[in-house]
Amino acid sequence: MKFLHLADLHLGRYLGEFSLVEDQKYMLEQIVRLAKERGADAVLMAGDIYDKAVPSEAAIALFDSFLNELRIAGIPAFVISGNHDSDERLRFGSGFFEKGGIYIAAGFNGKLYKKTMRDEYGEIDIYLLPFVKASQVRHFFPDSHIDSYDSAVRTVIENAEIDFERRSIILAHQFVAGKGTDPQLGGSEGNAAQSIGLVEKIGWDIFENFDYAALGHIHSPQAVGSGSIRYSGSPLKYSLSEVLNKKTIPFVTINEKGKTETELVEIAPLRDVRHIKGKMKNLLASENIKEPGDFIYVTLTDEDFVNDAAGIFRTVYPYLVKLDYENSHSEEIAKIDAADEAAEKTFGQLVQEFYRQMYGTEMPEEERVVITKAAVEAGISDETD
Ligand SMILES: [Mn+2]
Repeated sequence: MKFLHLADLHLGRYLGEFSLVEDQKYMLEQIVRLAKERGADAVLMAGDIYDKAVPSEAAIALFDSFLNELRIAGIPAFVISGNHDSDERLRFGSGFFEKGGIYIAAGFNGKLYKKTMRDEYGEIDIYLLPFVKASQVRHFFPDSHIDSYDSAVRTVIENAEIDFERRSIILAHQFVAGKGTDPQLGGSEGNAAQSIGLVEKIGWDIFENFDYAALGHIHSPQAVGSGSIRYSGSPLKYSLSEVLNKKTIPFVTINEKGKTETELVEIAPLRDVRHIKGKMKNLLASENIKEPGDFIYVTLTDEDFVNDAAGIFRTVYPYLVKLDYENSHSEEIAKIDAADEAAEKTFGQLVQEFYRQMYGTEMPEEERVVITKAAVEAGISDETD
């Protein structure tokens, strides 16, 4: 059995103000080609199919055509919901999609979904575990003590009566931690992953007995605990912190029981995401301009702030996502723990401090009056002085 493992497609996502639909289309076309060329027996998708619970029309159309391409090629698709997906919307039509070889599990219904496939080595069981929280599992197992994601997932798997003598694969979308180590976040996972507490973490050993665990949720590609328990990572870079990620698609082969081989296949983005840093003059010198069609994050190290620097960069790099500074002023700002300090101060004090750090001088009275008035009108301050 040979399959591609995808996760965290986040169809419909934006990078800054730019829609990634064209980039995602380009990526999915490569995946269909790859699946055909390699003779994949299935494509697994481990959650966060869409970026939003209410996906855009463009995102739905993209996923529809992707599934259809796989169906035409006769390649079954296995799909679970992630924390970004709406269970109800993702499972629309899933009952009759099965006839076309599209298997979707979105929302836990009390039983781990299982589909058995065959190849020349015999049968292989594919289990689909959609994203679950303890609260969604608890009432199905009143006799079990479920107080965490770990106990929830453990209970579901223990009650699924899995025969591990047989070859088995599981798809899951959870925060799976290695032995004493947490997976490396990509950065674009969203609040659910970034504010991870103990209660959300589940031990990788839960998946130890499967021949392969196709995980989703973490956007940096990595194996957890063992080479066969793996996050594919998002297929595209979805944040600045992922600029150095090498995005790959695991191509997995399971022949005899216990023999899993994983090859990481690189896919090329339509537009790369890059971070460039330096003085404006250098960055915009013609010999330093490369791939102006990429998504660019710029960090300027100039000491003086350049008027409309973003506008100037956009004439060269139309897909400028963000521009910031790293100089002595910004270092001063970074030293202040904003959250702690801000809580103690009034809006007026914060603005004046910001002005002082930016310009190295006190804010003129008339500017202070204007900004205070604007803040009151915007409803973010009730200072009326
Ligand atoms: Mn995700």
